[in-house]
Amino acid sequence: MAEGFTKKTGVTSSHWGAFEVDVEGNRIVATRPFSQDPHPTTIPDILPAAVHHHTRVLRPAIRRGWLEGRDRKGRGTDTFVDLPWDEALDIAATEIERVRKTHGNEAIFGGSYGWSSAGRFHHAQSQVHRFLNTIGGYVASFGSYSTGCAQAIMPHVFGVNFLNLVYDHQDSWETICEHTETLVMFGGINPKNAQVSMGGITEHETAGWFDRFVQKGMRCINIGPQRTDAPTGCDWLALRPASDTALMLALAYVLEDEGLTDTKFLSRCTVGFERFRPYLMGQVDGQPKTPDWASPLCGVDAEAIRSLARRMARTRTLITVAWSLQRGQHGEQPYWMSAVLAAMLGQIGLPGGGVGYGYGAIGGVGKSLVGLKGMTLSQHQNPVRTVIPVARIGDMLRNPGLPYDFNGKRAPYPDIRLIYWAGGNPFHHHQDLNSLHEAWQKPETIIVNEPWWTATAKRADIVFPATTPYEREDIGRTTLDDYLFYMPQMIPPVGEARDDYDIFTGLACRIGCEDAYTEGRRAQEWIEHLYADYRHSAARQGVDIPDLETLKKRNWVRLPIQIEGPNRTLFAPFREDPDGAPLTTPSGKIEIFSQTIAGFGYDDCPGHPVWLPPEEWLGTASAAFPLHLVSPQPGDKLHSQMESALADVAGARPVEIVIHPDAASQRGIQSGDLVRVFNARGACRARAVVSDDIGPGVVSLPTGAWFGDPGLNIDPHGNPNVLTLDVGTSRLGQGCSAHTALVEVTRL
Ligand SMILES: Nc1nc2c(c(=O)[nH]1)N[C@H]1C(S)=C(S)[C@@H](COP(=O)(O)OP(=O)(O)OC[C@H]3O[C@@H](n4cnc5c(=O)[nH]c(N)nc54)[C@H](O)[C@@H]3O)O[C@H]1N2
Ligand SMILES: Nc1nc2c(c(=O)[nH]1)N[C@H]1C(S)=C(S)[C@@H](COP(=O)(O)OP(=O)(O)OC[C@H]3O[C@@H](n4cnc5c(=O)[nH]c(N)nc54)[C@H](O)[C@@H]3O)O[C@H]1N2
Ligand SMILES: [Mo]
Repeated sequence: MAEGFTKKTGVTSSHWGAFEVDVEGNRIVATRPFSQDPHPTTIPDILPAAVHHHTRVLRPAIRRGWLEGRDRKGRGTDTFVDLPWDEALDIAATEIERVRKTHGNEAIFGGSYGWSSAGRFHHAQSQVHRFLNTIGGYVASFGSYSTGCAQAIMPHVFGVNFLNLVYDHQDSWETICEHTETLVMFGGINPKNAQVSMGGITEHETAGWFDRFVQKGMRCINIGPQRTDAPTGCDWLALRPASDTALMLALAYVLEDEGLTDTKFLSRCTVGFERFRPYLMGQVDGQPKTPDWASPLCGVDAEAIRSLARRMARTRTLITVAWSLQRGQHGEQPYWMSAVLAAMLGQIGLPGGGVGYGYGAIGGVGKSLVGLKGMTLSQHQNPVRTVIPVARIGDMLRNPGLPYDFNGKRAPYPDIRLIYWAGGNPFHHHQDLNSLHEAWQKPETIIVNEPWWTATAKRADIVFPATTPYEREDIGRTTLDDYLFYMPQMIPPVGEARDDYDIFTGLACRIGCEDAYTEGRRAQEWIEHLYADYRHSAARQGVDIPDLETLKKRNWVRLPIQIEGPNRTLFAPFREDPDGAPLTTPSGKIEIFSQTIAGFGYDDCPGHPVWLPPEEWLGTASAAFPLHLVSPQPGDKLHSQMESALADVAGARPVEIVIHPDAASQRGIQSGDLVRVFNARGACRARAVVSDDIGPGVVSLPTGAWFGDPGLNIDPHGNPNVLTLDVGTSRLGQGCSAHTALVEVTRL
């Protein structure tokens, strides 16, 4: 055995769960499931290959054209020059200062959306935001790609912050298991997505709950384009994508038509039904929203709609809505309409009844734990007030100075000269990537911290190599999980990679604000400091956690914060006493009609829910682009993380696209064939999987492929965002419309 050869094993935490890591010398050689996880995922299997993959960024790199002549056009095609750290940091710091002094901090975009990695201190977004705030601020982004639209619309309806509703208030799995008789799942509940949860998910339990539901005889109905969106044992009503609002309206119509509406609940707990009812019954537009009206729109049989409505009224019914439904144009409508339908059923506030959002979207939803105050690095205050809705980055870059609407406000887009991104991959996650690529050529400078040469890193001017969590120590903890981890450093940094913290310290020192950024602490001292704070605040909440030295020795502890038995029923106190415990909507009640929204005067989001088809869906399918593309999250990884190593696995790439047997045979496509998926915005390659688990006319291509180099007329890996539509959900929510796209598929 070579001298200095070491072999060690430790447990670490990640967005996709905890796992054991085996190290030999400087290399991660294997991972194994964590002992306490009943349903571990296979995502970590790729880690040894990914961490040491040849696509790691090894040294600071500056794009040649930018270095030599501040050229902007070569982003994505140019070569890079490796530089020593000191030199690269000098150049970046000088450039940041130049932009600040010439154009002000309003010219710096630092939204830096993405999940980056788990670990409380080395969280890339916290670090980049803290750094930019230290130097005078940056243009930030609001909301998320996950739930941006819901975060805008739902406070108008229920008066609560949408994420608080989802994470802290809606019925827990225990409550559902005990009380729900009918689970109506728009967009399904997919344990594949529950593999991940931001900040960590130690015991994967979503699949286990469904085993119990099925055993108990709960009727679980998945309504959406794919059977596979819910576990086996669930029924499937195949629905055309984007037509949920039409179906919900028809269900509401049946309730009203057959005297099944809970009028007492409506008058006690809601406002505005009298404004909505004439629309529902057809007095406004001459079109009653009957099952016969909805059936051709949504593809669900009219009789099936009637019998579902009756069953929902007769049994304790929980309507669940996947986040995907609001990741499409007019995504506000199915969200609002689901609340109206639940209100008409009158079960909101009863255990296991009413409505809930995003069960299964991430593993933490539905867990009920005592909320412990988090362990967070302060990001300082941002002196710049300009904020854009997160998914409007393309519009912002294309249209500086142009006013846009957002949730009742109107403001001009800022004029961005410098972008700093750390911990996200916009050339994976944003829509219409060819168009983003064009817009991306406008800023003067783009700086990216990344462990891997992603499509975004390749399109930057300055790339700093960042460590992965296995190359630094940290604390793993999130309020949606009941474990606490010491995440040991497993291996030395790969190449010359540095922690984001050290990269920003290097920049702050050159800009003359090192003390404000570091407060005199090294990373290890920050971890000790934040942990001590966290431990005190936990003690104040009555939860004992070990001191840091003990945690280091033990590696992990399970915290005694579980709440046993059925608990947590959304809006129970409000239902009990609507006047004594009002909601924080203007009326204090659930708003079926919102005067506030009506006052905005938006035709793409009027004062009550309406059927508004998107620009692209099967209702507007043409001969050229006849198929609706949905692009869900990938089952084998988190977003595009570690994709380069996965793509090396023989036969696994390009990404698989699911296509219905009828559509496949019309095109002479068989499972395993390489296909071209395209529309007017772009094209990508994919590998066909022919299956009747998908609706006719629908194709499903998951996200996660790395986007190819510019200039290719076809993305070789299968990134669906070369095809998706880059428009806001509406002027109200301005969320992303990723699930809105028509395409054609042909054999390659
Ligand atoms: N078509 C379509 N598009 C979508 C969606 C969809 O449903 N359909 N979903 C959207 C949603 S909900 C989301 S959340 C986004 C996903 O958004 P993405 O930005 O694609 O995914 P992330 O996982 O956030 O990317 C994290 C990046 O940070 C890097 N990283 C990891 N650790 C570190 C670190 O310590 N430091 C630094 N500097 N970098 C690090 C990783 O290598 C990776 O490149 O995609 C969105 N796009
Ligand atoms: N393994 C894994 N899990 C993940 C992630 C990951 O990258 N990998 N990402 C995480 C993130 S960031 C997020 S935000 C969540 C997202 O969680 P979700 O939004 O729930 O996930 P999606 O996978 O986008 O969509 C779920 C399903 O919705 C269906 N669907 C699409 N459009 C429609 C529609 O118009 N109507 C109906 N009824 N159904 C529709 C599609 O068939 C799709 O499979 O997932 C998280 N979970
Ligand atoms: Mo997300």
